Amino acid sequence: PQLLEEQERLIATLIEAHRKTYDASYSDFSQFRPPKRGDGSPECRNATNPFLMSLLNSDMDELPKASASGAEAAAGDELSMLPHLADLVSYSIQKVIGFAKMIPGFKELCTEDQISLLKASAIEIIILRSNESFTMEDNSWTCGSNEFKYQIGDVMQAGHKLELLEPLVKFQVNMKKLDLHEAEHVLLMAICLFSPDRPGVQDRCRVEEVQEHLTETLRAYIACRHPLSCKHMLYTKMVEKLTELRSLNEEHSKQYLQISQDAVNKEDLPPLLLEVFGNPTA
Ligand code: DZW
Repeated sequence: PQLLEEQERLIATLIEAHRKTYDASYSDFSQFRPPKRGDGSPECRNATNPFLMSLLNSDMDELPKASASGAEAAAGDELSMLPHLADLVSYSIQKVIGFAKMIPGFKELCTEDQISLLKASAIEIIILRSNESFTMEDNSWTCGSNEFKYQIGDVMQAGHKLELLEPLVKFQVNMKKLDLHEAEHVLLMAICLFSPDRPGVQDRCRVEEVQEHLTETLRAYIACRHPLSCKHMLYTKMVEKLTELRSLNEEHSKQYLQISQDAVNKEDLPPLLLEVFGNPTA
């Protein structure tokens, strides 16, 4: 197969849409509520028994007042990265929406279907787009300075657990190894968005039509643009990634529900996040 002029235009449109909505200088990150990382102090490492800690470390033999020492600071440190992560994800959702609106066929769907597709795929597209900042050098998402270099421990300080984070990092590593062209990267995100089997989708046929057009374009692109030596099975491997994203999505939903229930400060979660991932108190 060879790339039709129309397929060339589609790819150019998607690349432009992505460039307009992904700022690789990450200069907006300083506007998020700042990251608060555990300082690695003894109080912090022993956050589970602050009273014992303070008795062992002082000559007093009385319990400190609950508010006086480690207790609150330690408890407050539990979700210390949540405000920063919540702002990053809320910001990213806005960018994903901007990207979606520039994909041919999206605006033609009814608003309800647009919402159903975005709600179901938002976290998957965020996982995919974040591969651009991920580096196998130290398995981190590096978004500029050290302040915005994120590792597994940072996401754990936002309340997430290894059941999500371990497969998430594996996914990032395997994605990096695919070494996708920008065209393939943006097509995969668009294909992910146009999944007809998401809950609530009315006009499944329209969504499927667009998705098939996107997958046909991806197959054609790989067939004629990807170097012979490494295109073997690339399309198949990319489709497998969509399956892995479903399971990451499912695990994220579970953990998000837990976090949103645990969050003491309800302001930690911006309104857009609550609308997209759900608001347990609503
Ligand atoms: C604490 C800060 C760590 C940030 C690490 C981000 C890595 C990443 O459940 C929620 C709504 C509270 C949080 C959902 C996120 C769960 C874990 C997760 C992290 C899932 C998917 C991706 C990530 C993404 C990194 C970036 C992006 C969000 C991109 O849009 C932009 C850039 O590549 C950084």
